[in-house]
Amino acid sequence: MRILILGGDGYLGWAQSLYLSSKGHDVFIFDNLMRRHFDLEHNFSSLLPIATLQERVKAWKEISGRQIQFRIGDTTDYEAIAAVFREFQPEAVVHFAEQRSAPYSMIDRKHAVFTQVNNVVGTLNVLYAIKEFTPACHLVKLGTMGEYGTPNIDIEEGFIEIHHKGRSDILPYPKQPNSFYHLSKVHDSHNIMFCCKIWGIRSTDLNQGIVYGFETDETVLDPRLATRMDYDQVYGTALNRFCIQASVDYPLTVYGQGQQTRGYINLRDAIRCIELAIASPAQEGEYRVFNQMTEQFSLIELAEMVVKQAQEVGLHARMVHVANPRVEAEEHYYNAAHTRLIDLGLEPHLLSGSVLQSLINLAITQREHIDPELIVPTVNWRTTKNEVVHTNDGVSE
Ligand code: NAD
Ligand code: USQ
Repeated sequence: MRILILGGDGYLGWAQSLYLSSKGHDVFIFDNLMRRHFDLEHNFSSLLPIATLQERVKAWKEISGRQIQFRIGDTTDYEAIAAVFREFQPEAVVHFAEQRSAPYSMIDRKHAVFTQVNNVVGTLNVLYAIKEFTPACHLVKLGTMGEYGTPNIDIEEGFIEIHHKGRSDILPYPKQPNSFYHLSKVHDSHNIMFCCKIWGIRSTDLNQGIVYGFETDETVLDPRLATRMDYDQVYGTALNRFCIQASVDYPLTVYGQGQQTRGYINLRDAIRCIELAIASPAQEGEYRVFNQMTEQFSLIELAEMVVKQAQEVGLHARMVHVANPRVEAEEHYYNAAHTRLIDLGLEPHLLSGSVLQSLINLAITQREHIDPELIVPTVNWRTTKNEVVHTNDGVSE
């Protein structure tokens, strides 16, 4: 199939592009490189060195004989994104191209506005481009489990049956997100559902949990094919950060009480889920939602698992409770349904001691490059003056 990958230079998008290309699909990447610009402006970097997009694509051609096309462009620029739909005529589009960090979106007003404009306008442009140039194209959109928040009832996959005053209906599951970033995904979901209804677009909204892991069958073929490895306070996510912290005996940073429970998924499963969604597309006019996670853990459970595995390889890992920089429930009920991808054939790689050890061992190979200052959380949900960004990083007023 002709598959357009928006955000194909990012952590997930690059691994996804390689995987789909390896399966014989015709892959086209569209990315504005904003993630790399953020690193350059703030002196952050992926712990595993990553090649430029041009070098990556060239290396993949050398190694696999397969061509991945790419174009540098921004989804908020309608002419740029429309041109790709018009020329490439994708049969499926996988949309990763958003500002995806909750802390980034909570730095200050500028970063909140940037996050929501980038994500909501970009997605709206994609919807219009599909309508205008490829109405049969299946939109596979990355949402987030964080759209639901932490309600005191089971989380369903997108919709819930409500009985009210003698009547009943199946309605979108209530959304209670915890950051301006997570809110941007809620706004996207509403726009996508509406466009499916009015224009007959077909779409799968993947409410994905926190992804962990850095290696796939393709990324390990050559160092130039590596994908991002983020551990900083803005883009690093919980389990990835814990493994990298353990590799340098840095105390694992559990925010607050640590009973915050979230859905998690291995990188290998994340890319397989998208292949499954593409292989069984939504029907014309259908807006469907899958919860893309395979397990749920509290932060303390994760930290304890990482500490145990790190100690087995001779490290002195331990956890600390850091004052929570976020405003979020620290003790809550959590039980999220996640059967629809299993029904399509997903065979999950569950979190095990050996998976954790391989993550820690990979981090050990890079540990002399870890900058402990980047680990410390300085973005605080309660203040409007955060420290991480004090330069002009291209976010316009
Ligand atoms: P990432 O930041 O590594 O990659 C996103 C890519 O999109 C980057 O290469 C960036 O340059 C590009 N991009 C951003 N805005 C763009 C725009 N306007 N036009 C063109 N390109 C743009 O993030 P990731 O971790 O790979 O996440 C990909 C998607 O998956 C995001 O939508 C994110 O919200 C979602 N997601 C990620 C996780 C996770 O744990 N990483 C979990 C759930 C959902
Ligand atoms: N946390 C810690 N210590 C850390 C980092 C985080 O205790 O060092 C806590 C946070 O307070 C939070 C939980 O871990 O309770 C998850 O935080 P995270 O940074 O791992 O994940 P989050 O901010 O939710 O965002 C990430 C991705 C985002 C994606 C989301 C999926 O950056 O793109 O949408 O995971 S989900 O969490 O299911 O919404």
